[in-house]
Amino acid sequence: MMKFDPNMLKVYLVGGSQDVGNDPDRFLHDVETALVAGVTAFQYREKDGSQLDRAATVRLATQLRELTRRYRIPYFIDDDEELALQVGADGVHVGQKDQRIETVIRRAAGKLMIGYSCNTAAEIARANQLPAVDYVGAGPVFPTNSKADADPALGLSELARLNAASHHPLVAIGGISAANLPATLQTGVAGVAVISMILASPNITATVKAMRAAYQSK
Ligand code: TZP
Ligand code: MG
Repeated sequence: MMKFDPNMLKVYLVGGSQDVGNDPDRFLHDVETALVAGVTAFQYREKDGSQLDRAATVRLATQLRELTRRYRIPYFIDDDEELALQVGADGVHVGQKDQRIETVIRRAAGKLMIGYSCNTAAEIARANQLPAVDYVGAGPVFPTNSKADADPALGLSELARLNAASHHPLVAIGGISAANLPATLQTGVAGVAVISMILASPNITATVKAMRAAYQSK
């Protein structure tokens, strides 16, 4: 099992085929470009308008396992610890609307790193009582078009409050862009998770390198 390190959260790419025009081959190609450029973790999230059936999802998850292994990048799967265990992923990410976190912990603890979405102070307080959780994700920080059932945006001061309350390293997600990245990092979060900033970028390599550089000028 891969040991969790908060540095993994710095430039955390999230996405699935639905984020690149429902084209799995383009997705693999764009993820590879981002991994080469310096992404620090990757999460496969196939939902919100995905057109892939289960067999195609398993095939893509397996190809992504091979890719992330080749570049030694931690590989998480959203909301599906069964698929994560099946393809030998490094971790699973669990939302508040997904399977109960206690169930996932029972099935995955000791085998997979565990991320957990926590978007309120009460959710953070509950996650603080769960030592099997490796990190929490909080958002959306800003409005986003990449998640169908996204909660209202938190804003930076609420993000800072949640981060201060969390005993687990926290990764910020939702609407993060080049324009708001410096202010987001100023809240003290361990990292940022993005879909469209990288996958909708006209220059994925330059975008990932700029994200990494933002930690130097903080
Ligand atoms: N969870 C909260 S916001 C979000 C997820 C998966 C979508 C983030 O996408 P983007 O394009 O980085 O706003
Ligand atoms: Mg989820």
